[in-house]
Amino acid sequence: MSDAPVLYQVDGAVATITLNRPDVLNALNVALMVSLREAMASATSDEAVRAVIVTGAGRGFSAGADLASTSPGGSGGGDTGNLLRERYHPVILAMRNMPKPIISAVNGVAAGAGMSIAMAGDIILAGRSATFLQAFSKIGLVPDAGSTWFLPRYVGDVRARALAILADRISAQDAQSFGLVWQVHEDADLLPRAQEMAAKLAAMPTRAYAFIKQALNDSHQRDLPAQLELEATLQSQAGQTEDFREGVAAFLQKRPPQFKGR
Ligand code: T3D
Repeated sequence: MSDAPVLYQVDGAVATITLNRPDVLNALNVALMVSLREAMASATSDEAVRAVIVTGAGRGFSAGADLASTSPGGSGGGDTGNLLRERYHPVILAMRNMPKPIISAVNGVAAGAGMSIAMAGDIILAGRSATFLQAFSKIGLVPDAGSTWFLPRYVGDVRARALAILADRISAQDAQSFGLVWQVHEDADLLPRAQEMAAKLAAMPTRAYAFIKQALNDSHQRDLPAQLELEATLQSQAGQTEDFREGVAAFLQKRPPQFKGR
């Protein structure tokens, strides 16, 4: 296998992005974050790609920031806030804004910013032995890379606070019962099931997915009239797509639709 920190592979209309530093549970160093940003840009711009999987090589999804290459206290000129702005925020925003669905296939531990990356996906699947850990407070940091935004929305305020403050490592099963994970699969089945789901999504009306993501991304920040207006605006765009015409025609003709993502 390549020793690139991120593997980017396109198979049909599905791109698979694999965090690839298995010896350190795919800890996030600068090289990995730069490559991850490039992989997200490729998946976004390639019109042939209509669904994306993000997963980890080896036994982990990601152990979060590479602690062997951080510079606590800003020694060595490193400012943690700036590092987040430069390296992490573009990745998280690229995932949320990507106009196609992203499946996070969490194959092992997802800790710290690794958990944030998992949560930035649209559908979160986990292997039976996967675990989730808001590791930040254990080393004196604040949950970052979107964790304080995703967590209360996914699991509610009570659990978000407990997870962030206690930094307990929770199982895939608990994560699912908290609403953090959509499905849990046997470890060996995780990637095949993610691929199956991605292939299905890639044959669906991709632009509708882009509009759905846009409608949901900030819905908590809008009041009902504003959200209704956004839905109407997006629906007028969706209503002009080839895929909408095809979806209605296929329904009326009682045949499976052939969506093109246009
Ligand atoms: O400066 C910035 O970048 C700012 C951004 C911060 C965002 C953050 O993500 S902060 C949170 C950083 N992550 C952590 O604090 C988690 C640290 N890791 C752990 O607590 C544990 O490793 C795990 C709970 C994730 C997994 O435990 P376990 O027992 O399954 O594995 P292990 O034996 O601890 O780790 C396996 C190897 O990976 C080990 O190396 P070795 O001994 O075999 O040579 C370990 O040192 C290495 N490793 C694990 N996590 C990291 C790591 N190396 C570098 N950075 C890590 N985060």
